[in-house]
Amino acid sequence: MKIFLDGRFVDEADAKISVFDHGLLYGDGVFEGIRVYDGRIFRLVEHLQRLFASAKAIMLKVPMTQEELLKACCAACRMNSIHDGYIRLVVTRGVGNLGLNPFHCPKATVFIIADKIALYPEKVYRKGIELITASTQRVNPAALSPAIKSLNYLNNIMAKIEAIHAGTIEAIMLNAQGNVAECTGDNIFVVRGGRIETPPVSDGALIGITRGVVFELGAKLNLPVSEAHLTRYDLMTSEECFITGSAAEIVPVSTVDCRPIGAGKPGPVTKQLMAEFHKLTRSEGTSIATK
Ligand code: PXG
Repeated sequence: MKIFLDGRFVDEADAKISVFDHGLLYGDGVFEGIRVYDGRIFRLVEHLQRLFASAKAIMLKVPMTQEELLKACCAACRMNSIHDGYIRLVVTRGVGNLGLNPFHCPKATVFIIADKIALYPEKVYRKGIELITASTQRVNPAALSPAIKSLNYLNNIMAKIEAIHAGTIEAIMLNAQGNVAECTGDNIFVVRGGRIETPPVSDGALIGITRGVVFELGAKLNLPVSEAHLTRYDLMTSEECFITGSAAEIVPVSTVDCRPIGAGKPGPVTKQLMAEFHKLTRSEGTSIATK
């Protein structure tokens, strides 16, 4: 595998980062996880815009333009013959010294991995996923905006550990008020009373690219989609529930803390959104042939 690292492609074995990189020392950096379908990179420009917004918010200067990064993502796919897969784009603060001060890091580190994707098991798309509520809270939005897709994922990982110990693969995270924020690596939606609802950023949700696609599909299909404060009770008593993410796409939820959602199997709205999402991923995107 060839990895894009600081402006050039290197062999996987040579794709190494300094122990003085602040991405490693402090989780000081930002990233994107992007999907490739049928030789096209899905919503690449939106991912790059979010990356630059995250970088701006943490005062990190990305040492490449958006256009250069776009071309590098395409090249990473071509180099590794990735027609269907996953791109991990990471920008760290770069090499500095053993102090927090980010301004002692002269240049940000940029790397891009284009690889095959390890998907959720096929069964969860047919039967739905079982979710538990983690006791680990999402980071307080007043402390760190959940809109920043940063390299700080420790509390999400703690919640993921809870999910795995409970015998499932994804967990619901609440905020300090006890409202639903999102899952460890996915946004969450409910369907109730003919509406589709998802928590706002102010409750701790990332502005997911897939979440945005659900808003677009809702408008197209005449299904009203809006942000709403959601509690565990709202999830448990919803007609349908689903989670979204670039890796996950749209996954129906079968149970929340052992309570079956709706009929305990994927509902009609979720199924329709999954089908439309699938069509969209096969009909648009930035061609990896872009030089
Ligand atoms: N919330 C969080 C906390 C995320 O990390 C999403 C929501 C979904 O956003 P997008 O833009 O992808 O629709 C994410 C992103 C993985 C993995 O390997 C997934 C994410 C991040 C890191 C790793 O499954 N999801």
